[in-house]
Amino acid sequence: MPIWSSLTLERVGRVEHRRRLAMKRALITGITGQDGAYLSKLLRDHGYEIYGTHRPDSGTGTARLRELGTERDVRLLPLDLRDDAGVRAVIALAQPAEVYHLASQSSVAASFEQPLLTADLNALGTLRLLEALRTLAPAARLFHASSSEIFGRGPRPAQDENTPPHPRSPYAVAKLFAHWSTINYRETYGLFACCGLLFNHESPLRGMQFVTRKICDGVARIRLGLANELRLGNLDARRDWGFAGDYVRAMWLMLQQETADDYVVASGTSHSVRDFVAAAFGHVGLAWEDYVRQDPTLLRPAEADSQVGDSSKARRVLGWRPTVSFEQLVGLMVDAELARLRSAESSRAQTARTT
Ligand code: NAP
Ligand code: F7E
Repeated sequence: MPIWSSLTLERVGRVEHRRRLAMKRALITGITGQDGAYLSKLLRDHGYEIYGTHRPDSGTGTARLRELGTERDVRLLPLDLRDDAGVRAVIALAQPAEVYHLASQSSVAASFEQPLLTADLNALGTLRLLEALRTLAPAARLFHASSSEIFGRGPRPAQDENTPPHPRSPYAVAKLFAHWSTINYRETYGLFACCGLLFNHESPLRGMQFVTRKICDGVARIRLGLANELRLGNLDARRDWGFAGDYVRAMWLMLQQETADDYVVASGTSHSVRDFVAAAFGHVGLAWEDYVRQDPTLLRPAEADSQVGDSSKARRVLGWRPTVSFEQLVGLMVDAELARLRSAESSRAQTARTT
């Protein structure tokens, strides 16, 4: 007697079909990035069906999704944000209930080298998405990854939702356009569209072009005897650094509210790059002054000198709280780099022994 009779299989099929119908479908643009990976895990754990856009030729691949164990839980759709027809096709195909728009040229430093590309992706790319949603999926809820960079220098003591913007980079100017376009589509066409004014958030999955990951990688290399110096630019800039896993939770919470709104997401603490360097070297028992060299070629033409966010609104309305402190963040990132380098080293040694 077969364990699975055809009647049972049919019932299981119906249950599975109903379960899929009940599942909310989310689309994450830029799912292969740091935030896309953490968000895919959060949405998977909440039972979502997940579509994500990627660029098959960019070289990033799905390593971050693999690392967090979500690679098999997402359906990947190829997309370049410059391709208007492609954006429309993705929305038409996915028909998402929720859209998390994370794809962008996310490096402020690179935006000084590539201002046109940055504007095309971050400003016009967001507008292309808004237009596709307005015409093809107006009931979908949208989260847009806006940025604290739009505040530029930012008045003291802290920046909140009412702080006037003063962008200081092509990246920030493009994000400001996208920010206001998102609000404009909410006010004009009634889209459920939210902006998260995200302050810097980091993790072991952060791109190597950002200062926290660069520092932690450098510290681990020096600790393991693989390097003897770390070259950095501006050590005086101050940032409000949090943990990426906490910030994607805020994104999700925004789309679960009754009304769409904009929220600052920040830890509320400010540290200089020098503070980060000192904490990272301190974590492995080294004095940073012995290894760090300042390199003028790494200074930017303009800088958002000092940033710290006031996330009172997100805490009050969304019930959001960061769970990882600055010291914990530095420690977990340095430990992750040490583990990564040790494992690469032992694989190399293993290969050498067997050949
Ligand atoms: P990230 O790791 O750099 O990921 C960016 C994503 O965008 C990647 O998946 C990338 O694909 C994709 N992308 C780049 N160019 C594209 C293009 N032409 N067409 C389609 N997709 C493209 O960034 P993140 O740290 O996760 O940040 C997520 C979002 O939040 C970004 O919009 C960023 O600007 C914003 N934000 C981040 C922070 C932060 O501290 N992390 C703070 C404020 C705002 P590939 O993998 O193929 O390159
Ligand atoms: O720089 C200084 C640099 O590139 C932080 C993005 O996620 O957050 C991020 O933008 C600070 C700056 O991030 C080096 O001058 C010194 O003051 O890690 P970063 P960012 O520019 O703050 C905002 C909120 C975003 O929206 C962006 O998408 O560190 N710094 N020396 C350096 N920075 C880099 N990258 N490399 C250095 O060697």
